[in-house]
Amino acid sequence: MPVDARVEVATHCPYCALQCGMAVSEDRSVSPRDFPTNRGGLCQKGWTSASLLTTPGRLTTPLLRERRDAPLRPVGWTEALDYVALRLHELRDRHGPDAVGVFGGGGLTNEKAYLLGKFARVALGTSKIDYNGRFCMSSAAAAGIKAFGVDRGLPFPVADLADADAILLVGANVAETMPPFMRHVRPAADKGGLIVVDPRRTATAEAAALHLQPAPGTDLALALGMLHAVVADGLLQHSYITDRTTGFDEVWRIAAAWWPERVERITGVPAADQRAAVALLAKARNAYVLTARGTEQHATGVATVSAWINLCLALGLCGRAGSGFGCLTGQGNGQGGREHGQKADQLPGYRKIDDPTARAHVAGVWGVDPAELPGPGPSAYELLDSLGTERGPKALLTFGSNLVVSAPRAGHIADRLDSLELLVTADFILSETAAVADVVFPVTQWAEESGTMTNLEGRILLRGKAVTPPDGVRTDLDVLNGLAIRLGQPEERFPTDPETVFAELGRASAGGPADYSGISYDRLRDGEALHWPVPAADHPGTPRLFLDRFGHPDGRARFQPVEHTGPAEPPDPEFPLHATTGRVLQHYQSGAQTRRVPELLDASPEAFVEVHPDTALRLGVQDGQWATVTSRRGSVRARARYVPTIRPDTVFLPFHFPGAQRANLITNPALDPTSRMPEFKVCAVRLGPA
Ligand SMILES: Nc1nc2c(c(=O)[nH]1)N[C@H]1C(S)=C(S)[C@@H](COP(=O)(O)OP(=O)(O)OC[C@H]3O[C@@H](n4cnc5c(=O)[nH]c(N)nc54)[C@H](O)[C@@H]3O)O[C@H]1N2
Ligand SMILES: Nc1nc2c(c(=O)[nH]1)N[C@H]1C(S)=C(S)[C@@H](COP(=O)(O)OP(=O)(O)OC[C@H]3O[C@@H](n4cnc5c(=O)[nH]c(N)nc54)[C@H](O)[C@@H]3O)O[C@H]1N2
Ligand code: SF4
Ligand SMILES: [Mo]
Repeated sequence: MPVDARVEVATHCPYCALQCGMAVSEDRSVSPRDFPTNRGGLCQKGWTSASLLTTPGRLTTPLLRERRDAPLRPVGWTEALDYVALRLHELRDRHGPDAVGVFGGGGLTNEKAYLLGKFARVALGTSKIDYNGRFCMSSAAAAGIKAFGVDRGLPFPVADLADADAILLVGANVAETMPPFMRHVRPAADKGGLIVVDPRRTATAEAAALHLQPAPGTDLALALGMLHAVVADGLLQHSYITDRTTGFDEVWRIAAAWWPERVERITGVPAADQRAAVALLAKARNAYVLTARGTEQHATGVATVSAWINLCLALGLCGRAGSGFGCLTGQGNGQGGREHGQKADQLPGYRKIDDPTARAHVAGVWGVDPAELPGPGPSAYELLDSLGTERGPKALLTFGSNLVVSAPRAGHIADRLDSLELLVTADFILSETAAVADVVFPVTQWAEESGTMTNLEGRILLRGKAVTPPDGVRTDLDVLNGLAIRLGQPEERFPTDPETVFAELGRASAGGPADYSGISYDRLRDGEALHWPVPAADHPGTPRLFLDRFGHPDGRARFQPVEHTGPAEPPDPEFPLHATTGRVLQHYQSGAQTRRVPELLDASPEAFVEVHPDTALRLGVQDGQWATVTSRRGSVRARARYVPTIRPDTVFLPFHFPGAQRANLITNPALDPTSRMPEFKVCAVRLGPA
């Protein structure tokens, strides 16, 4: 039904986890809207987000090729769905259900993430499903569960930060990755209480009173040094530790050997700065420690986040009104995306797939026998690495991830995708991954459909449909429904109405840690601020977790004994520099979306490598000239950018660019033993002129 062009629909940005409030109308104009996370602000990506709705390359018809060497040709929906279902049938008959893999994304709505997990387990019967959140939040999530028993990125509303005297931001460049978030940090910064830990002097670090610049991959040592300083300087919160935690003694046995001067030799952070940072946190009335990908995306990511939590517990900050620990989620639905079952080891409600009670509950909601549900599958990189091999899937379906650009060791992963018998992608533009697929389904995007997102503070938001989609596109829910029916599923098991899916998701999550059962679209439409868990229709939600007790059965937080080991690939004479990777303000992730927005591409058109001028001159690399960065896995082309404030032993590349400019051609897929997070944030490289 056509909508009045001037009517504005209150919705949220399509990109990051801040989910800034905005209003969108049928004529595709965007205006900022006052909402607690953005307080009326938007970044450049948000302002320009509607341009992608009418981008020239917008897909409006399914694409198919029967042979890899043939071009993709437009086909009708029936032909595309029939073809995929037939090929999936064949592959399953020949090799069994695990011959088909599924890859999801943290940008998908809760409804999509939920139905995708159900589709994999019930319609395909495969255990091989994981998603890009494994590359994003998995280390933070695992550390949160170990320490607190529950993982919710921020266990308090973002607005609470405004009352802090001190905030320690570790590996987070929020000035570029969530610009309006700076409004929440500003009061602490104005009081001289902002501390930033980053090997680069970022825009965020510029706002800080204290900038600690460790070598990439040495954060764990830094956190141990700061914990040592807490004890040595008499700042340990003894009664809090006795009343609310367990395990401090074991942690101290390790930290006792990491005095700040020793830590300085490994990290490069002056001992005096370590002590000053600790003093700022300890003397603050209210203080927070917040981590993001810089400290988490390491093969020691879980241990590193645990070390920051240990510091926070030693200062008595967690589970107290006005103070605390949190991880900044990244993707729009980075939080909800990890709760509803698109993760390899998980069922909806943040339940474990190997827990018999959880299996019985969810199978009951799905109307299937619990014994039919597959068990846990491999993690994202392990799944991708196995594609097309003896042990791996022969077909892969991707929803909401552009793996050719964003996966670690991307050259190898592109080869694995190439070896598949069938690659199917749903997208609204021809991403680098869609371009190599055998079938592409053209889907609606954010403003053209309804769905819920769970933002960085665990608050569930309704993103309502604001504009009419172009002819020819369908929703991701329609695609799953169309395939499921052809795979022999009853139609009503895969609803296409998001509100119906959400109601079912609520029932499936009931009683789990992330309980959504008390939330309805009506409550969200009324503007209620609902932070999970919301276990009943009259429950007000839980903005602040842990105030009375932590999530473990004994109600206590658990210190985790962790030791510093360093990067998986230390520099050596052949590869003497550290390379780290991350983001710029204008581009989002693989850049599939933002490289198609003219204003954003103009402002940031190509890959660059930040390098200290002394290092560059020694290697004959000129400012503004093309350079090559080479690791054991490959080489990437990037334009040299002299940055006198970066560590001389470190180079930095954004990962938003395709082809030969892909930073992931060099990254190291060494995995964290617990979270299976790859080491995106440090590998050994050499630099030279291109
Ligand atoms: N503009 C923009 N915004 C985004 C995104 C985007 O792609 N573009 N993506 C969204 C998503 S999904 C995510 S996950 C978030 C990520 O948000 P952030 O974590 O803020 O982003 P990154 O740039 O990946 O990493 C942050 C910083 O970590 C630093 N770093 C590198 N190595 C180390 C290290 O060993 N230790 C420490 N302490 N720091 C290190 C880098 O120099 C970088 O400045 O952003 C979200 N917002
Ligand atoms: N070197 C390096 N690599 C990294 C990182 C890093 O810091 N350094 N960070 C990692 C992190 S934190 C993340 S989150 C990943 C993200 O990397 P990707 O997983 O590649 O994320 P996006 O670029 O957001 O890709 C989303 C794709 O899905 C499409 N899409 C968006 N919404 C929808 C939807 O609702 N339905 C469907 N069907 N498609 C949709 C978009 O058009 C786009 O093509 O990259 C990881 N890779
Ligand atoms: S900060 Fe994130 S949610 Fe807000 S406008 Fe920018 S990209 Fe969108
Ligand atoms: Mo992310």
